[in-house]
Amino acid sequence: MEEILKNLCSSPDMLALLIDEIPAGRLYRRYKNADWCIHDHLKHLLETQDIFTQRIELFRDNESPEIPAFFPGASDNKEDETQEAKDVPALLDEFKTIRTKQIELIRNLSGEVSQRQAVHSEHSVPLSFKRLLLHFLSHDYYHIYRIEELGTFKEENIKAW
Ligand code: NI
Repeated sequence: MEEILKNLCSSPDMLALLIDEIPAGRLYRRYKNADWCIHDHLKHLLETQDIFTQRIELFRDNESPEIPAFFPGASDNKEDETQEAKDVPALLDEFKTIRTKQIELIRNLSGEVSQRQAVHSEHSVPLSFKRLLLHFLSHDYYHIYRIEELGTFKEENIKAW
């Protein structure tokens, strides 16, 4: 569990290091094969952090948590407009702040919470707390990888998702 927390904690810094390596002109550039630019991926990462926090709280507050499916873009538009106005450095800062709070939230949970199993409406096997954390780590990496492609690959080598 400690190893997973260390990695979750470092994701915003790894992302910031990667963004530093990407020419500034590519951060908002849209490519024909890609629906989202790098800025859109960051907005999505931020948007999904609320879901992550809510799921940690579901585990904290319920002995048998039930996790609903999440559909990106289904959240209210006001939040989307606020994120739209924020630039890449502001979104990176916010990601770091939110992630620090999430790690604190997780560290303050009782040991019993980490033994709980949730039912997830889209999964065929029960979701343990450990796997919830691993899922969010994979989600960070998934978008970090795509940001690298969008930021560094030749346009013809950027694959559609
Ligand atoms: Ni995603």
